[in-house]
Amino acid sequence: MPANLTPQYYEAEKNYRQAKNPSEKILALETMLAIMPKHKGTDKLRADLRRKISQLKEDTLKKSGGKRGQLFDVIRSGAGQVVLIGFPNSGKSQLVGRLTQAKPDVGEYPYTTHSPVPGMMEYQDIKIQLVDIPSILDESARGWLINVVRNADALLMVVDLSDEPETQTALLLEELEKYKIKPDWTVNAEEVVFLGKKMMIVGNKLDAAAAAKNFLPFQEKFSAFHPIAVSAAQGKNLESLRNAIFTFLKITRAYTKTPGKEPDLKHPVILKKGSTVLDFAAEIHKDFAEKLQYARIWGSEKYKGQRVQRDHLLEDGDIIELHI
Ligand SMILES: Nc1nc2c(ncn2[C@@H]2O[C@H](COP(=O)(O)OP(=O)(O)OP(=O)(O)O)[C@@H](O)[C@H]2O)c(=O)[nH]1
Ligand SMILES: [Mg+2]
Repeated sequence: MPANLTPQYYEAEKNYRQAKNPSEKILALETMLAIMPKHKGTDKLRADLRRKISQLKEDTLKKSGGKRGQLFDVIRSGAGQVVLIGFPNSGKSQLVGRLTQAKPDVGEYPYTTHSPVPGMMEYQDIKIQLVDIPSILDESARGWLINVVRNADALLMVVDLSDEPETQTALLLEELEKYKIKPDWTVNAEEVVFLGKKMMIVGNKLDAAAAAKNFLPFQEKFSAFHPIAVSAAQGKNLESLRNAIFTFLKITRAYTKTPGKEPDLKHPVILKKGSTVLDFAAEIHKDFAEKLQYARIWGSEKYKGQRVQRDHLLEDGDIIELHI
């Protein structure tokens, strides 16, 4: 079976051939893998790519003297994974320490954090994973760090409001762009070279001198990133930040109900905003999706057990009874 590769694939392959270092090579190979059609004809190619990627990662690790397992992938857990990025000393560790049970080291000196520290942030009936990482400006960590950043569901940029937040943001975006990562709303579908990421900004150290004054113009300029001002040290505005992180992940929670029984309100099924009854069914079991006839739905005012079709759009909090 022919592989039927797209022009975008060949472009990524060209980037691979021209890559100047292992990080760029990994990046290009991951792009190739992501856009390659998945069918029998590409099985071997995809396996080759995966092997090359893991070999490159291994080589980089050996060179950096890093410990295996600790470095590359932070195991995803909960309803979404948000990675905190920022300048050294902006307060990333302090924030993760405040919002989760994790206890990352907080230090007065830059580059306190050396390896990722994941923590779970409880939000109503779900948990969202926050990952504290070293500053992406830490050159010694970059090779593996960028993979953690690329794998995240969303990025939370932490800037110090008392110290030129606009410059920090501009430099962070520039740094990300070097690694072919841009805010998702700026990347169009054809631009496969760039990986679009959900990005949001939190301005920290609101308690510090000039921070509140700096925040207003900053908020206006970077409104696309929905900036929120907090003080991690004083625990100020952290509730708004929790809400904002949840909203920003665009999660829809849906609850299962078996006919004749009470709904299971303890274990929401996590879906993307814009998901349908069919997506919900598929998430529960492949067979459900195939055999689904219709569903009954309880939710906002409008729905009190009505029959709906498989393409019915779900809203956060809906309860669904599947009929197959
Ligand atoms: N005034 C003030 N200081 C803060 C706040 N949050 C953190 N800090 C201080 O800023 C310094 C750096 O905090 P960290 O949380 O270690 O910063 P980080 O971004 O994790 O730094 P690296 O790990 O080095 O990249 C520490 O001295 C904190 O006490 C805040 O809201 N207000
Ligand atoms: Mg830190």
